[in-house]
Amino acid sequence: MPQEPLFKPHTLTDADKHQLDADGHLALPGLLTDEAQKQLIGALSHIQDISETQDLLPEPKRYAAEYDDHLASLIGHPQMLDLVRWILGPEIRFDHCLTLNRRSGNDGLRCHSHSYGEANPTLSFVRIFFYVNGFTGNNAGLKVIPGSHLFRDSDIKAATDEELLKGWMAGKVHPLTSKPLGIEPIEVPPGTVILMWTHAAHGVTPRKPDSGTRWTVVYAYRNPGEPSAARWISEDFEQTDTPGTEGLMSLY
Ligand SMILES: O=C(O)CCC(=O)C(=O)O
Ligand SMILES: [Fe+2]
Repeated sequence: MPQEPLFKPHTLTDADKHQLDADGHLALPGLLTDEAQKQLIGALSHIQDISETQDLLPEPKRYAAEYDDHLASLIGHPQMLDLVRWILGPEIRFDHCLTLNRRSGNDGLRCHSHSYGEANPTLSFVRIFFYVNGFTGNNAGLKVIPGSHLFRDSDIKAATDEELLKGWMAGKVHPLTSKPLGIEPIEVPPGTVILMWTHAAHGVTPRKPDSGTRWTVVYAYRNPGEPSAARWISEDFEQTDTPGTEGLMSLY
């Protein structure tokens, strides 16, 4: 039986790809279907429940697809694979599926970048975030630094925005526009998918105490070629025949 649609009908253009490549991220507002949003919230609460009530290894948040058939079924969903190949080209591997639910009062996350292929620009790694119920700027909201990914630096980190501005960002300009780099808070409606290159610096603002859980999951994919520090796939899961994932689960 064909899978339910994951995304609403949409078209991705060359301009979208240029924006992803220039900024380091691209938001696709409200792309998830209403039904997909509903099912994702069920799956994400399931992972939250088991990770808070049971002592499971491997860690359910990092290996989320291994604990939830619905999350697993999206790794090789035809619309997901079309999106991933639009970003990365034909040769792709699945890297991880991690839940990023943020409950009321969550501290957020300091600015950072991630790794892969620092010395080999032909290798790319993308994170596909599903912000199922969206977020506002100051409430578990993502902050981004457009252009930061072009430095291919896997080691950007700072405890505060000020530290980042005075440290890593000081004197740096966007390599394509020559404008000074800036930290930009963003805001997105429910159902939004955000694509982000691995070296793009980003952080998350705290969740307000009177807000409910921000429901989020990230699926990561890469071109094969190097070991990946973020590859969270158990040996058993690598051998499982999840439909659509044939050829995608191995490291190389
Ligand atoms: O929670 C988020 O929105 C992003 C989290 C993140 O950047 C990460 O887990 O690396
Ligand atoms: Fe991150």
